[in-house]
Amino acid sequence: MTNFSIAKSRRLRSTPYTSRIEKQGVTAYTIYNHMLLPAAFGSIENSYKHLKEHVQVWDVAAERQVEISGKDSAELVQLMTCRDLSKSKIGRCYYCPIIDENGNLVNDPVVLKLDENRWWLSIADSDVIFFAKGLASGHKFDVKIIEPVVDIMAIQGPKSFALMEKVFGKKITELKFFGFDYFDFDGTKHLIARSGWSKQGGYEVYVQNTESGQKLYDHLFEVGKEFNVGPGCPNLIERIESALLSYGNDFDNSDNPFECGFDQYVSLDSDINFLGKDKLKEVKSKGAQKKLMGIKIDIKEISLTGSKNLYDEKNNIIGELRSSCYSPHFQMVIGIAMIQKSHWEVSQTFKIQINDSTFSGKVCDLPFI
Ligand code: THG
Repeated sequence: MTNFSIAKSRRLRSTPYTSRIEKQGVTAYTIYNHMLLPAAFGSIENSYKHLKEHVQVWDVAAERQVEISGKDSAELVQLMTCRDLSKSKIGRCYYCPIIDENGNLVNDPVVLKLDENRWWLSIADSDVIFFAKGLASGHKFDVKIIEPVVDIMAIQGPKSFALMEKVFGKKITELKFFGFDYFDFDGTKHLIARSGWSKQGGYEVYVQNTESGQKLYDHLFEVGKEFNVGPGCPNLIERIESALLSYGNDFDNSDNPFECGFDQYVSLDSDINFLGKDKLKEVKSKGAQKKLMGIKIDIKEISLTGSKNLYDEKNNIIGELRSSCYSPHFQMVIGIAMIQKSHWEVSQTFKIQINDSTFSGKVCDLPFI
């Protein structure tokens, strides 16, 4: 597959870390929330191995914040998500599907409750800010909605705990998964959460003081040598093996939360008010007709740039493959596919066409085991 360089412009926003990752050897970018998001530092398989053994620092500034503050902010945030936030606590993160009036997905941010009347939606790749502003305007809510200057740096990998302890002290190791608190670096307080888009463990620093954040970025590499720290980015292989879903790839605005396995984040029985609630009740009573599942194909490589249909013996379409990679762990190609109800049974076989050849594969549950 031929690859092409990216034409940078104001519209494809750089981050405070861009010049640093370019010195460190970034080799591919993707665009996420109209911003550069590093996609590779050389071989993705080598980065995957490094991430699973050591520690990486990631420029994930493209995970932008939509800040909603003001008297009606809690009501607006709840209106946007099917997850019950009525008992949410300050200092906690919540993974929240954002739903439209049809019950379909708009985004899947991590929501941070900063204060009773101040929230951050740490968004995936869609323009949540305009959706939020439209709702606020239509409902005449007393809120302020902005994209604040926040540029996340993630520290991921099994040695992230030791590296972060060395920089911030013992207290940071006591942070619980999806909790956040404020930690001092060189006289500046940084909001740090125990979270991140890998299952290897780690932290995310929500950098608001750019200068201090850039110093911290450099410092992590200076003091992280003993942990074999390296630059990195969300890793295609690691995230598929871990079944971390990607909005726009694995699901989008044509899918509802039940079809994506988000059942545990859908609250239909409490008296909270959110968009699409009645639609989701209807979907739940009828039952979903398709859902995201894993697939395995016993081949050594695949390169997806769009979705690919999956067929049964009679050439009926039974689903579509949406993300895929060669998995060193399973030693075959794995992927995430939207599968029709008729073929939900685990070990169902399907056919797929790759480069003019037909291969067969099997459906499996998510997460992969
Ligand atoms: N961190 C932050 N913002 C983000 C992402 C992130 N915005 C974009 C994108 N990633 C949003 N999508 C996800 C998907 C999964 C998770 C986080 C963000 C995730 N899920 C955990 C899991 O599946 O194990 C746990 C979720 C839970 O149950 O609480 O971490 O990565 N800041």
